[in-house]
Amino acid sequence: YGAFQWEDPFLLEEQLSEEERMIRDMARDYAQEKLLPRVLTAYREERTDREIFDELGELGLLGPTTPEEYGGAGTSYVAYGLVAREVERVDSGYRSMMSVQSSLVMYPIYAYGDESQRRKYLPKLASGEWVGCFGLTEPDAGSDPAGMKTRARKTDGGYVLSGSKMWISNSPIADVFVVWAKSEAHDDQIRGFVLEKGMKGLTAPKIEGKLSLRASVTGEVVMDGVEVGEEHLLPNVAGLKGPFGCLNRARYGISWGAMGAAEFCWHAARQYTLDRKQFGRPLAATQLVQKKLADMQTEIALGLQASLRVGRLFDEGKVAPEMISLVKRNNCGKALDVARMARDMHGGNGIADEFHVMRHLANLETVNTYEGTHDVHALILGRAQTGIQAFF
Ligand code: TGC
Ligand code: FAD
Repeated sequence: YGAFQWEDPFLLEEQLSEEERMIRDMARDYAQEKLLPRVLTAYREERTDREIFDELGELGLLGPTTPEEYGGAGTSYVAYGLVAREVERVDSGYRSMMSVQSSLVMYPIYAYGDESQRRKYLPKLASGEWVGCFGLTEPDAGSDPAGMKTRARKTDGGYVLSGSKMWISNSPIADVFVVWAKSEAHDDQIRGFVLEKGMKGLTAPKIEGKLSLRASVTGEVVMDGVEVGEEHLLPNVAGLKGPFGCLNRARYGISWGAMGAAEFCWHAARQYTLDRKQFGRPLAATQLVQKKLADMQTEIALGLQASLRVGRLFDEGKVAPEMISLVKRNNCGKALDVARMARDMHGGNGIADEFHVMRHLANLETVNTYEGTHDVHALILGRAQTGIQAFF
């Protein structure tokens, strides 16, 4: 028999290439040395540190799968997932900043943009000089983005965009806005546009009072007749498959990230219950606590293994969107369960921010909701196996 490693039950480590381990180690060192020390203040004060984008950019962690000629690092999807796991081990909001920039802004410009759009935007987004955001959700269109009201009207030299987007990560500090609108000139099909900070009629007010994801700024995107030239249309995609192509990548990254947050909570609960004595013995000596630790270990080991498999299929060009729904849904839901258990196992200390578990729990409520809610992904999987769509 081989030896059992409690923290890596299925020897995930052995399944990674040397290059993947190197990128993972770099991301882990950065997250532990630079992100962890600032997260408590950032969360308390609901403050987003803009310079995090520059730091991530310097390490090649923004848009890491983007080819090197556009400023990316050309890494595998498995490596991208490993980075998300390390960043979210510290805070889901930091992972959110990274994944929006990478999967929701750089990816569509790369995949759907023309050469001049790629050259104009990607290097500056990769370095962190520019911050990007992605506007799909609207006040009246969340799970059902096809119901969006934002419109692009054709003019002589381009388009005029009108409408508003809601719950948009990074928008108050964004320089580049990838927004999706129904275009009258294209039979009302959904098309992507790249807007820039400072355009007349474009504003991005911050949403105040979030009790979750407080280290990542969220806002609206208000377009009050924003006039743009033809060169701001993403030419190479039409329809919902445009935004969904981006979401596939971000959802996949989230499946790894949520497991990173869960691992933090599991390890913290294990150490806390080993150290804390009640009734004359460590809490970890009780059957109830050991059962909870076993549940955490099991769900995390299975979740990571599933994400790794989906990542390998991504890299082989064999991934299907439903596979991504399965791991996004499972891993977010299971991470929430783990964080709740960990919070409970810390007793009263569990509500104090310095123990971190309550922050992870609050963050994971958002992670379970954005990029397709837990139940919406169930409906996607239900449709795939019955052939019956049950959204309405
Ligand atoms: P449906 O009829 O299913 O599809 C319409 C068209 O889209 C295509 N498609 C996909 N293409 C690629 N990948 C996917 N995953 C795709 N899913 C669908 C489909 O083939 C079809 O193409 P065509 O050519 O035939 O027109 O569309 P529906 O309107 O019935 O959709 C239903 C539903 C519920 C599946 C979908 O709308 C959905 O997933 N809703 C959830 C919305 C969502 O995820 N929003 C995320 C907003 S962004 C965000 O949250 C960022 S947070 C990031 C952070 O801070 O980290
Ligand atoms: P709704 O769609 O109104 O759903 C409410 C509830 O109803 C949910 O429980 C849902 O599961 C359920 N429900 C919906 N439809 C059905 C159905 N057919 N059957 C059964 N139950 C159903 N969006 C972006 O575009 N860009 C971003 O950068 C971004 N960042 C975000 C950051 C944060 C902090 C948050 C909270 C959200 C962000 N979002 C972003 C928006 C996010 O994607 C949406 O909140 C999410 O898609 C859900 O939409 P909704 O909030 O309108 O909820």
